[in-house]
Amino acid sequence: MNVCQKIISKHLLSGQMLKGQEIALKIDQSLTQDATGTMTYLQFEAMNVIKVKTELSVSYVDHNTLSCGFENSDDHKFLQTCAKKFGVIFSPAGNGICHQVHLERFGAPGKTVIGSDSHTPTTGGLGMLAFGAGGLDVACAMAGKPFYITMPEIVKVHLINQLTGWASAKDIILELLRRLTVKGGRGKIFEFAGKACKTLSVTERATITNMATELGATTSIFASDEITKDFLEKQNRADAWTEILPDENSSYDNEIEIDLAQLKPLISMPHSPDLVRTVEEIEGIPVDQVCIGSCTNSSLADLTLAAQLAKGVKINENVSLVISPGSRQALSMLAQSRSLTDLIKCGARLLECACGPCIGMGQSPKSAGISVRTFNRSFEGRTGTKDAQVFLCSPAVAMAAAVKGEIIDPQKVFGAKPPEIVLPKKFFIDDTQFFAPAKSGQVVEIYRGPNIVSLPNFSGLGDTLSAQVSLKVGDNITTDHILPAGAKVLPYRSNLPKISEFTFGAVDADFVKRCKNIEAGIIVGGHNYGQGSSREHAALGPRYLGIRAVLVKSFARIHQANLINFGILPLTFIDESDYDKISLGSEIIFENIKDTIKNAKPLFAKVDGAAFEVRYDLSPRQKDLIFAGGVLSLIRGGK
Ligand code: MIC
Ligand code: SF4
Repeated sequence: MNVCQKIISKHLLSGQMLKGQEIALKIDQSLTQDATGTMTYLQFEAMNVIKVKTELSVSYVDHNTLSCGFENSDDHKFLQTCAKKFGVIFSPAGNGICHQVHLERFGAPGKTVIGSDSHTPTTGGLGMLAFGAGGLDVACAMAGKPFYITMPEIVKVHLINQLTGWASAKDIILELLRRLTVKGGRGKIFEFAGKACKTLSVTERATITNMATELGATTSIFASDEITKDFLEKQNRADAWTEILPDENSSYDNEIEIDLAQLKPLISMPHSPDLVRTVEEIEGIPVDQVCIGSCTNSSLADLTLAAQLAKGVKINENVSLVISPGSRQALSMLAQSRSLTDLIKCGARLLECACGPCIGMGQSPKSAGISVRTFNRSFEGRTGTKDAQVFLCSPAVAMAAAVKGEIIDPQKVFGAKPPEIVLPKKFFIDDTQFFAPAKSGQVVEIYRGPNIVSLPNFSGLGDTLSAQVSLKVGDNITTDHILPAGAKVLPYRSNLPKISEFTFGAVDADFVKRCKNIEAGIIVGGHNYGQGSSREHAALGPRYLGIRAVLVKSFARIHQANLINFGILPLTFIDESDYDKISLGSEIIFENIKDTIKNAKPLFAKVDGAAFEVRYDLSPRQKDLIFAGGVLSLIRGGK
């Protein structure tokens, strides 16, 4: 067996490890972050389970850490009291980004983890089988229920030779994105293998598994080997280690090879992570802002490299350089080694250990500004500045841009040879800022400020669905298009009536108004609809406004699951040319829809005099959800 099969087989509760079959997995750990966590715990609460049934669950606060009003602070207190009550460890604001902290302090090889954030596969760098999911799926896992996925295709990414010069782990994942695009990983798990893995540290591996999310992959993973062991020993967690290597004769559904020796520093262009060029190709573009951090590149090693490059230089007068360390551990050690002084002296601005600019929580660039970031996403408008342009790259390329004020190959700024990064033998371990749950949760009262609004009941599917086309969009619509993030919107993550007002705001300013005048709506789209974040709000917002179905050429996995969870019917075109038969404002009629889906009969869409068949891929469990109007209606109905 390969590494994935070994872990899946140990956690398989039902189904078979055959590509395309629905399988149910036992989940050992869960993580939530604040921006999706409030919904997760509201749903967990509705399940009436006294205490989480996972081996370990952690609730992180890392996204909405700017409190410009009471809203985010209300949410944080709500989360802290929920954690205390339900048996969850609480990691408050300031401890760091959930994925980086989970890697350091909680992840363990061979275990399964599900998180209400799409970058949960970061701990795949430790040999964990890690999935991003909607909050509801995470709540179900916390309640002891299995996690359902369609058994993916397992692709071996065979890494050969070694990185040379200024090429880095970030360039490995950028190369994969260049080759496969943002939809190339749908329905796939990438298992990284080959001798070259021995040349990559756990945090380098985690950079790769983190950003493999941008391929649309179900997850990605490295084996657990001596390097994993060394990482865990430094974290004082040697007992969490177990070796998990692929068997010699293990087979894969597919294989890709990357020769690390051929890689050069790469950079992805606005506004999609797969628009990858070599840095050399686009040298000379002037830069306004450089951000180093995010769950992709904020480890101690990444920040130490940035600090080494900062020694004795000053950043360009036209650039604002900001650093957001991934964890309190990384920040403390940077301070101990005096690397922090080097960064501050060169002109860097220090932000707290959190997602920060990555999610538009501050640091929005100037109008039409150019921002070079070590992050994983560059979707239009995500920074909070609609016409800003984001380029994604490694910390070395980012530092070169900060010093020169333009995109430039690091060797032209810092010489042919990158500095050698030597990390301390012992890491700084201090778990006092993780708060343990109460012994008896029943006595803990959950705090609810006025920003915590409970979810409404949604009605189920009727016999016939007649829905107006409320929006027609193209390929690769992201969840940032559907329900944006940013400092103005994020504070309403636990207030659906309020946040729904922002739905598709940047795509079509009339969308919300249009929805308010119709009974039922349908959205029509192209390929990879819903890529990006796991935010359930991208399903809840449209559902609240009356959207009952989404008809597209293909979906991104997490978003499709979220739609079903909230009773929105996901449909796909069988013949993609039918997309052209539909216009904004048309009425699409699905007759006898309930009976048709129940009895697995062909479903036809009637629109403007045409009729064509559409596909619905729903398991019996998912059909029940759609008929009931989503999982909350099922729970509240006592089923
Ligand atoms: C993101 O990177 O888009 C986020 C913000 O971390 C999201 C979760 C969210 O929308 O809260 C994600 O990746 O799932
Ligand atoms: Fe946070 Fe950005 Fe990572 Fe999402 S991608 S978890 S916003 S740092």
